[in-house]
Amino acid sequence: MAEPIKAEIFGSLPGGDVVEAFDLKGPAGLSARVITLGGIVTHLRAPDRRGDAADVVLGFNNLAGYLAPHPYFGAIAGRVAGRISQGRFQLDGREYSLACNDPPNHLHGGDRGFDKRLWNSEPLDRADGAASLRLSRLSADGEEGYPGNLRVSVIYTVTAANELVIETEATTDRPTPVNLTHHSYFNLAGEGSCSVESHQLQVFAGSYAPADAASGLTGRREPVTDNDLRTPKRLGDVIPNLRGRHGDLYFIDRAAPAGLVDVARLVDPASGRAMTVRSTETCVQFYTGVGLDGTLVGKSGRKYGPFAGLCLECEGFPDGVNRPELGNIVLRPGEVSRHTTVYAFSTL
Ligand code: FUC
Repeated sequence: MAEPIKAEIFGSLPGGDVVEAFDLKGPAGLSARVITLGGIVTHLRAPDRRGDAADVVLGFNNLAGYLAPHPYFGAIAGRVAGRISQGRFQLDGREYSLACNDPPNHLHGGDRGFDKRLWNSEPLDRADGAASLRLSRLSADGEEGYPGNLRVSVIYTVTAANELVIETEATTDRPTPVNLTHHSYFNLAGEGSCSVESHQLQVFAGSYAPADAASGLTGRREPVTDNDLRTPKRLGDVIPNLRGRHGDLYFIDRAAPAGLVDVARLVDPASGRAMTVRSTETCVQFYTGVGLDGTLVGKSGRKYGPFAGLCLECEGFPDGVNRPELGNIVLRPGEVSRHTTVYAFSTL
């Protein structure tokens, strides 16, 4: 039987609440550190082809870093991850308006989304001995303008196959849009070491959701063009051709409506680290990290500039409450929303 994972104190919030940290270690070399603020993965260490581990996610060493403004490093984004156009939606005849915290749109749940909340923690005792942590919280009716008391949980597990598995679950007492994602910035060469332009990325998607200059979703679904990543491409060659060098929201190719499918594969040829992303979700937001401007200093004391890390955010169609034809994200009482996303590490 594996040792149960233990809480350490990561820091205290200004109001006095304690933020805990948990280390999830796998027997094959992958290890994750998760904190109860925002469900943030602060560290994720993965071996390279020689067996040397590096921390492959951007982040900070201390709580102060996470309490200051930062672009959702490692967090769980919600209640609705991604952008709701103009911060407005109608549901069952009622009009709702949300914070337009990424003008003119609502982004990642608003001014104080799930990434800035303290979650309850419960280490899980799994039959296979894998290190596993359940985080949960009640997002009260009216929080950030959303209707309904939403009970939400996220289970992080590090497996013997060097996978970080993220399982989400949500229930509500009133109809509400729900769209959760995990927002790590990956750099398979090790955080702070170089730009991800040297990485190769493959995304298993033949169509995407065009966005306007402010990244608002236009409500269309179109075949991929310059952003076609169905065959692996070096990011340094691709990024200049992307809208605002930002990356797009892709509709994941899937033969059946449900089940885990391959979403993306990221490779760092130099270290030999590879990451395969699988998910039950319908979409993935590839974000290049273009907005990193060198003002944030990360764990190793180095500045995070443009493309210091990239995100592969598996999620539903963020504006699905306004455009159900592209993917409905409304959860109703009596239903359970369940999703799984897997970040699987290997070497070549
Ligand atoms: C991703 C991007 C957004 C934003 C945020 C910090 O979700 O899609 O544009 O920059 O991260």
